[in-house]
Amino acid sequence: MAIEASSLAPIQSVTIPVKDIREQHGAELNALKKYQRVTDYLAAAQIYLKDNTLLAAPLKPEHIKDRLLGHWGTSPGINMIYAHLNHLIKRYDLDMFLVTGPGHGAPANLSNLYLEGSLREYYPDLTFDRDGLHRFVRNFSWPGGFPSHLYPGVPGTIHEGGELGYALATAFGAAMDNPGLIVACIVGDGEAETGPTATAWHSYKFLDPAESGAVLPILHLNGYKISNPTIYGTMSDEELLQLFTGYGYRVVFVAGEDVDDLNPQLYGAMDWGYHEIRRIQRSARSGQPIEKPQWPLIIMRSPKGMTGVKEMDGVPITGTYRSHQIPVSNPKQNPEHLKLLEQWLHSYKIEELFDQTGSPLPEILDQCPTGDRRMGSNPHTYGGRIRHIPNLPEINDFKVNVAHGLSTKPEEHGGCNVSSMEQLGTYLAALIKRNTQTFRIFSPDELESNKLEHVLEVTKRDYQWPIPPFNNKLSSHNGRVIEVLSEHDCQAWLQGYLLTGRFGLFPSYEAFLNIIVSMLDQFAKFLKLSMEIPWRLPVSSLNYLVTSTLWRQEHNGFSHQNPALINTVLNKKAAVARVYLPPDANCLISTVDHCLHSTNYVNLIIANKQPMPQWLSMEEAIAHCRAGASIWQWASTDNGVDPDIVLVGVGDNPTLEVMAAAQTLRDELPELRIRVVNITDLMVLERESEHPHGLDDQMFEAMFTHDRPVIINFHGYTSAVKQLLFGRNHANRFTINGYREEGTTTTPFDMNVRNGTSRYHLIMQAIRLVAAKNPRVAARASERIHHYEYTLAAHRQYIQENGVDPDEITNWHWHSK
Ligand SMILES: Cc1ncc(C[n+]2csc(CCOP(=O)(O)OP(=O)(O)O)c2C)c(N)n1
Ligand SMILES: [Mg+2]
Repeated sequence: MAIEASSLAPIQSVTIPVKDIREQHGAELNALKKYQRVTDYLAAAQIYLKDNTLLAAPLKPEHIKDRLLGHWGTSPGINMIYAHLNHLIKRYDLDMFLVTGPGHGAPANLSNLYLEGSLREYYPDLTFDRDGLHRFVRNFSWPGGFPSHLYPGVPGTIHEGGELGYALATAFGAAMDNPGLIVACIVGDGEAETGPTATAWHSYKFLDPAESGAVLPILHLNGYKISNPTIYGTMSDEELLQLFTGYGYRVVFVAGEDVDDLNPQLYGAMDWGYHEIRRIQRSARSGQPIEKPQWPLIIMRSPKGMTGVKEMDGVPITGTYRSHQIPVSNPKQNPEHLKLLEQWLHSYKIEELFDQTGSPLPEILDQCPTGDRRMGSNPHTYGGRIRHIPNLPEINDFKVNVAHGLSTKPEEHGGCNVSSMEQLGTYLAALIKRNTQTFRIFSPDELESNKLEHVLEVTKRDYQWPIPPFNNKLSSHNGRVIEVLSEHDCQAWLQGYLLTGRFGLFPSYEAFLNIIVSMLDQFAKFLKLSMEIPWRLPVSSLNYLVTSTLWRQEHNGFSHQNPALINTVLNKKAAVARVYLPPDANCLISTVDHCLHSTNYVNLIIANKQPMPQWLSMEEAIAHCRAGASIWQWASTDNGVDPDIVLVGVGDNPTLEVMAAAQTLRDELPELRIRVVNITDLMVLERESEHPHGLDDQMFEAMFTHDRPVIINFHGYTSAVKQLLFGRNHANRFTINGYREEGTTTTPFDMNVRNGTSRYHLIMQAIRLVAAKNPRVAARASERIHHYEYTLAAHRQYIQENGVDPDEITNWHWHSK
């Protein structure tokens, strides 16, 4: 049954022929209603009951859970939508699953999953009988049972919905490159007020209907959030229509006071929505795409908590914010409340819907699809099982020769300057050619700015709306890169893409990636919990390519300097969190290759985009990255033993300063024996007991000595390194330099000077730390320190007069002799 959408009056909602639907599909509507009686009952029962779960006896206080946890208000709406989606799937044999924004409505999702049998596949004791039902109801919000929100232990879930706002864009990420898939997505009207949801409505402008599947959004206007009306709930139909038509949707309203009112409308709306999706896809797939297609959007106005208690203690409950969580608040102590709850639970007449054994009647179970068509069993939601194994290019084909010319002799380290990002771009271009439908780059308008432009030699940026002239790097077909100025969209799209078995990369400016910190937190939690669930197989890692780093933001200034994401990732579970700071292009390519191969991690890869000295051949880079940290013997003067001091570079820019300091010390103060160490995997600093990458004490001391002073020149905030070193022997011998929130628009080298990470600072620190123990260094200490203080003062004066760094800095080159 297709309802014709008017193409003449686009700012017009769709009219549903309710009368016809009632007449023609009466039996189906009846069946739907009965099914919803069961799911609504089960949702309420999960929140309230620990015993008497089929109401076989009069309800008593001892049947009520002692802690009432869960959210009723959103549940009847989810149940209604779930039931209709089931019917739609059965009617058209659809490949479809649901992303639920209000994840606090888990009692509803769980009820449906129980009935469709997906739940029992993973929790075999949740059988269709009295005992199984009892366990199911009691175990909700119960220690060791299901939490109050969706989580990875709930079949068919790729989005937890605990922190609101990310459902819609996650759904779009799942639909990308899955042409046969429709992802239904419930967006709460409170959730719709969030920034991430506001931007996610535009996702269709990046989704090619020929190459990808579709999202069917259902905006659930139950009018309330926790204790306030919602903005969208208070907007008129006219206002909503104008807004969402402008966003590119064709709106169908479903509005009513009760289930009888709503069911025929939702039936018609879903049917229409499905046909609209297919119509748009058919056109695009037959080579005649519709320009600016109006994708279907269902806006469902329903009373919050409908089918619950109407009134309690003289105030209305249903249709108000009071039904958000626990509408009947005190049934254990208050006999009136107990009576109300009993009446409410009996109102579903479940004795008509379950048989003597406690099993739902066949006519109820028949409302669910079967096998993989059940939304809790849809294969896409088990991304680990269908994970595309990345087909990665050979990294040696993209290596940089570290020396001038072709030689890669060890003594020629640092011989050429290259942009690591630009070099990585050549590798990524080859990768895209090998993984044409399973890899995407999501970026907030920064691909070219981050010097990854080689990627655009093999693909384009996807964009579906009309492309303005002179934008030949955009295309409506086959763009593997999606660029939108919304880090939230990039993050959620990638999450949806990964959790449905594909892989990807998120390049971003270092400072502004912090916008998605909370999403990162939530995703890391999702991964952590997934790992504890045996049937969740590993998915490809979430890879951040963090560039335009703070040390080269001297032209953009203070606002563009923020390495706090490192601290964020350090706080995540060790099983999930990885932070890499490759010092040059070969290390970067080796690191990215490793991260793209990896699963179930959040990988933070931090590297500069400006041309910088290249230190290691690819062979050395691979060995260095495997180890995570190594002594650069070729840059050290301790002959492999007994250094006076250890200089450590972490990050490409701090490493450059370490190398310059090492060389100067070697040339000007050879009596000070230095060891140069480079760290590319930050977690090596952590103790072995705390992180799998942590060096054991023996290895740690083999590298950093047992008791010698160590200066760590670090890319980010010093607090990150401090936290990692806690518990190491003689931790007070470590001097940590890093970003100290200093330096705005200035020269590149002055950024180091402002923050105390410059080569001159390192040299002076080294002399001071060594002088007490090495008399030959002590003899020259004062003279040398004055010299470098003078050098710093001269630098300051020079940049004031010239606006640039002096030649000896800009054209500094490593030389081995
Ligand atoms: C980002 C975020 N902020 C605040 C909350 C706390 N919270 C939980 S439910 C809720 C109201 C949600 O309202 P709505 O999206 O309309 O859901 P429904 O009415 O369907 O329950 C809020 C504010 C949250 N979970 N996430
Ligand atoms: Mg709401």
